[in-house]
Amino acid sequence: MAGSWWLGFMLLLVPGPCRAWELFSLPFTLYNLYECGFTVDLDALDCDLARNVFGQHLARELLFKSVKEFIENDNPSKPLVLSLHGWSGTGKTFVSSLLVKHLFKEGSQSRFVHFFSPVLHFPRVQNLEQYKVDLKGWIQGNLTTCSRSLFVFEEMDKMHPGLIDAIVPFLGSSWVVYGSNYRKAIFLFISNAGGDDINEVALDFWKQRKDREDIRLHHLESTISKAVFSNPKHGFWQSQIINQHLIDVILPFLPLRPSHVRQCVQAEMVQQGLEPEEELLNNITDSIVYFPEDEKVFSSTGCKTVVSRINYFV
Ligand SMILES: Nc1ncnc2c1ncn2[C@@H]1O[C@H](COP(=O)(O)OP(=O)(O)OP(=O)(O)O)[C@@H](O)[C@H]1O
Ligand SMILES: *[C@@H]1O[C@H](CO)[C@@H](O)[C@H](O)[C@H]1NC(C)=O
Ligand SMILES: CC(=O)N[C@H]1CO[C@H](CO)[C@@H](O)[C@@H]1O
Ligand SMILES: [Mg+2]
Repeated sequence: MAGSWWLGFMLLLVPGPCRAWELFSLPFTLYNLYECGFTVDLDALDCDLARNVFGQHLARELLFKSVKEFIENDNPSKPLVLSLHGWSGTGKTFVSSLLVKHLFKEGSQSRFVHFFSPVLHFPRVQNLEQYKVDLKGWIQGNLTTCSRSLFVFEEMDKMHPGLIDAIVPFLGSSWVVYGSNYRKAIFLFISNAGGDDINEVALDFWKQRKDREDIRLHHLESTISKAVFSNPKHGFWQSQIINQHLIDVILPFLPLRPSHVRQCVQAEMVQQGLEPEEELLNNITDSIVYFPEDEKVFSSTGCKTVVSRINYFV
């Protein structure tokens, strides 16, 4: 005990906002000690988001705030349900992986983190009824094993409408799973729905020479909801998740500017042990496709093609 007190004291002396986790990741936190591998490090999460996620002030801020509030509440009234929206390559999967990394000791390898992709897990529409039974059973089983489970549903815009409603009972505040407080679970829903609308708002801001960081949730929330409501192919089409307002927070991902792509290129090169030399950095950044065609404001593929571009150039 004295040892860990001493260690904590030492770490306080290290300057900068990102101290502890860089040295070692501490296997203890103030909250929820060892709840099925759940070892939250909120400071590390905050730091990782600030350092490594580019151009997403809104998503970053909303994610951190909602997760922090949720985790610090010992008796939440319902699970945390977040819906991530945005254009391809803007960081939705990346941000989810950072969250997972700082919530569970084993990160995405944790037995308590579950990923679902419609293409992988629910490919055939004729099996819909079976999928509903399976999905409900899995979620219930997993929540019985660990109330701190985290579920990530990728590509919600490709999920058969109707399927996701099988898990509605676990998202509200009235269901009880035997022996487990299922209200401590976290659900992430990811889709490209609303991406076009987010891009339009961001482009408007750019055209009016307004600061990108002044884009707030109220500029986007209703247009994203509308895009989801009006898409009969989206997994949330006519869903009780929408009708019962079970989504706590919408996280919009903005289209990335060339400067953000440049940051991605630099980060990736450093990661690969390459020298991010100025001219090469510029050449790679310039080789990405931007839209609208004449003004070249935003990357068409976010940072998704950065790795392949680097391989091509180096
Ligand atoms: N905002 C960002 N900041 C830093 N890196 C980013 C960002 N967006 C994307 N990247 C980089 O690009 C890669 C691809 O991004 P990611 O897979 O998160 O996109 P996505 O939004 O999930 O796209 P899709 O909708 O196609 O699944 C990430 O692994 C990450 O390295
Ligand atoms: C960058 O592009 C310019 C113009 O195409 C080229 O002359 C130069 O050699 C490139 N530099 C590097 C480091 O790739
Ligand atoms: C106990 C239980 O039902 N576990 C399930 C958790 O979810 C996975 C899918 O991610 C299932 O394969 C398990 O059977
Ligand atoms: Mg993704």
